[in-house]
Order: sequence, then C-alpha cells, then structure tokens
Amino acid sequence: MTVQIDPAGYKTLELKPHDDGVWVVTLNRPAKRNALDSHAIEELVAFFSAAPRAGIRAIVLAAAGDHFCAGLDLVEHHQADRSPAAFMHLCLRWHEAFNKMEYGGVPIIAALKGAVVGGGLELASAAHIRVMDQTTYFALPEGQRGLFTGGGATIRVTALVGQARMVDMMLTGRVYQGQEAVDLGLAQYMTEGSSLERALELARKAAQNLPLSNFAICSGISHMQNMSALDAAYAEAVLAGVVNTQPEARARLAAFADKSAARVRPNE
Ligand code: 1HE
Repeated sequence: MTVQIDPAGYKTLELKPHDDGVWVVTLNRPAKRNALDSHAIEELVAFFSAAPRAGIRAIVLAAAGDHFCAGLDLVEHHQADRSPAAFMHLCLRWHEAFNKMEYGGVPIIAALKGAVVGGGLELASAAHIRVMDQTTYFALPEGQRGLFTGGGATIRVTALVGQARMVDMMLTGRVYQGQEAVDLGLAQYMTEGSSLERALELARKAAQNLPLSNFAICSGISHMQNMSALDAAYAEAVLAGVVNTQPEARARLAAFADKSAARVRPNE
C-alpha cells in the first residue's frame, strides 16, 4: 500500500522530505508569482493523491519568492483561448487537487506570505491550517478580471468567512490583511517572523499524533460537513469506533492512566 514519491519527477513543486515524516512542498515558480498553470495543477493532483499512501505524517505547503500564489495563470488562460468545456475540465482538475488535499487525511499547513489571491486563496483554503506573516494579504480579484472562481472558493472561502464577505470580496476586490484576516478565519496564526518556520513547528506537532487520528481529523471532519447532522453523528460514531480503539493508542492511554503522560494545562 505504500507508494514512493520521487521528488525528481516534479518541476513546479519542490518536494523536501524531512526525517520526522514532515514534507515541505514548495510552489516554485516565483518569477510568475507562483501562478497556477495547468502543469502545476497536475503536479498538485499527483502529489496529493500519493501523499496519504506514502507514509507522510504532515505537509507544509510553502512558496518561493515574496508571494504565496497569484492564482490562475492568467497569461496561459489568455493564450489558450479555452472553450467552456475545456475550462470546465480544467476546473475539475483543480477540484481534484484541492479535494485530495482537504480529504486526504494528511495534515497540511500552509505557510503564507504576500499575495494569497484568487486561485491562490482557493489553494490555501484547502489546507487544514493557514499561517500568515506580516506581508500576507487575501483577495478574490476574479470579478475585476472578468472571471469567476473555479477552484472551490464558493465552497471553502465561504466556509471560512461567510457568504456576505465572500460576495463583497468578489464584487469590490476587497483585500483583507493583518489581524482582521485572522479574526475572520482566513488564517489561524499570524507570525512576526517567518510563516514557514511557524508552519514547520505546527507540522512537527501534528506529526506526533497517530496517523489514524490525523486521518480522521483531516478527512472525517470535512466529510461530516457535507452530511446531515443525523448522518454526521452516525459517521462520527463509526469513525471513533475505529480510531479510538486502535492498538497504537494503547500505550498513550496507559501513560495517562499511570500518570506519566503530560496533562492539559493553560498557556503560561
Ligand atoms: C502572472 C500572474 C497570474 C503574476 N498569471 N502570470 N489573480 C490575480 O488577478 C492576480 C494577478 N497578479 C497580481 O496582481 C500581481 O502579479 C501580484 C500582486 C501577485 C504580484 O505583483 P508584482 O508587482 O510582484 O508582480 P507582477 O509584475 O505583477 O508580475 C510578475 C510576473 O508574474 C509577470 O510576468 P512577466 O513575465 O511579465 O515578468 C506577471 O505576468 C506574472 N504573473 N500573476 C500569470 N495570475 C480556477 S479559477 C481561478 C481564478 C483566478 O485565480 S483569477 C486570478 C486572480
């Protein structure tokens, strides 16, 4: 069941495995502000399809250069002069990539900086945790470009900030940044320093959880949002039946019972 991922097979994504099972995946097209062309989307599909079966414990999604991601490659889109069907199929590949991220069961921590706009925000919102730095800003400029979202913003950005704010962002090009972006839920953390360092810290922490627990957290919760409350409660019980009886948890429970495990305490 374990699959091998060969970093040499990727051109737009730079893949760096660490010893602790954390992989750093870097969008590496800084000259184009990491705009997502069709090739980049295929690499995201390939990597995030394989990641859950490759023994990866957590992923940091980072970016080269000053900007996280400028969204859809507008120049490629302009030059390709796509038909409605061709662009629909391209959007389905974006969904394939981002659904693999959100539902894959491997924690993904996005290390944000600079522009997180359009499809870049759609990409970031498919991660499980978003860390921003002081340079980070969020926007959905599709309306101004004569476009509409096609990579899941109507679902994921609406889930983060609510429908009214999402509509305003698209109609007026409103930009969110700083503490306000955290307060709205666009990011869960804001750092003074490097978002990559902070994201790595968080990824290492998450990587210490048992993989099956992380699978439930980074897959089950999203699935349950798509269900009725009744079905979600049922699915939660079934998932807990599997996760909460896993043999790998016995040592952790024993450590709590014999008082050698750390207790939950308030922050200092
Ligand atoms: C690009 C792209 C891109 C930059 N596609 N090439 N997204 C947008 O509307 C964002 C468009 N980009 C920007 O507003 C700015 O580029 C940034 C704020 C991100 C960065 O500004 P800056 O001054 O650092 O860079 P720049 O001079 O604008 O761009 C540098 C190069 O990156 C330049 O290429 P060059 O060959 O002339 O050097 C730009 O053309 C290129 N570049 N952004 C292609 N997006 C599934 S539907 C999703 C819908 C969307 O995502 S709509 C896209 C929204």
